[in-house]
Amino acid sequence: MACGEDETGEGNETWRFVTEEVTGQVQYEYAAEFADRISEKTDGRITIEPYEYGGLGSETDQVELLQDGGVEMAVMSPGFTGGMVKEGQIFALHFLFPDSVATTQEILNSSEALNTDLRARYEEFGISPLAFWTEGAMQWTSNDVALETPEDFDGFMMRTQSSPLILESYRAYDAEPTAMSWSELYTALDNGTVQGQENPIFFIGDASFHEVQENLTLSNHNNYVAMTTVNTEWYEGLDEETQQLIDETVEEMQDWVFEEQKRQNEEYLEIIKDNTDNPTNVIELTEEQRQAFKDLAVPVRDFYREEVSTVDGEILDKLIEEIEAAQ
Ligand code: 6CS
Repeated sequence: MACGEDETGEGNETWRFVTEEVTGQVQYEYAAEFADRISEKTDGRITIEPYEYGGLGSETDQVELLQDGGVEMAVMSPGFTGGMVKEGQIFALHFLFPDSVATTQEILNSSEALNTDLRARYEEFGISPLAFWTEGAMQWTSNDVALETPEDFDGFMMRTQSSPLILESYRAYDAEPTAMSWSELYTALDNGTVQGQENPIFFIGDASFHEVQENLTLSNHNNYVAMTTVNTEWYEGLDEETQQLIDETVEEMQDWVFEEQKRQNEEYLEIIKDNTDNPTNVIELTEEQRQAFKDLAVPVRDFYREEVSTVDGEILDKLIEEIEAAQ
């Protein structure tokens, strides 16, 4: 653990905060802003070092790093913890959250199913999610076929994150999903190892996936949810005042990150549309077209209840009630 007294014995501390994204992208900018706020609030007594994705291994290596106390804090996508925290795969379910990203964020802020029940499941593995936040609605990009109907996914080679339920969600459309790290994705799309992928628009644009993809389908089939996490043992060992400092900053950051993802997603949609060197065919699905996908996606909730959940789908059922109440 990097915290402790410095050479001057004045109790200065350094915490390491790893993210799955790089400078300019939402997760990294979140960690940098978080670091600034903590430094300011403590008059420089606590320094947070934000880490870009890449230097500390793959996304799953980073999960282990947090668990082992190699870093104190991490922004983590549940899509990389699904082999371990089964319940966390809830975010893989398409068309579960409302179409409005703002309403989705309100649910993420207030949900007891997530902030209490799901948090407890993560804490069994030494990970405390202090907040859940959206990085925006997810969209599809593709080569060879424009993704407009479930039939377009027949045999389609889709890249996903590693959670089994994400793969299952694409098998429901008869696609052929392959899990891989995003660091390999540009090349895999370019050389045809996979034909498409899903992500929020800012990430598609910043990682330049649109340069090696013909189509962008505005499907809004899911929200990209990230978690601000801390090593449970480290956090629980902090004094109450420091815990409050972290909690209060995490809470303030919810509005900040909502605005940040919104701005980036809006800006990158224009950048992609305006790129004449690498033109992208942008398709907006109609409600009728989205419904055809939803009809196939809803039964996957039963798969979650029966095959994935260790508590008989209780968290999902509670979350569905909360979503219905919010709409
Ligand atoms: O697709 C991915 O794997 C990456 N997407 C985002 C929005 N953040 C990090 C993640 O690893």
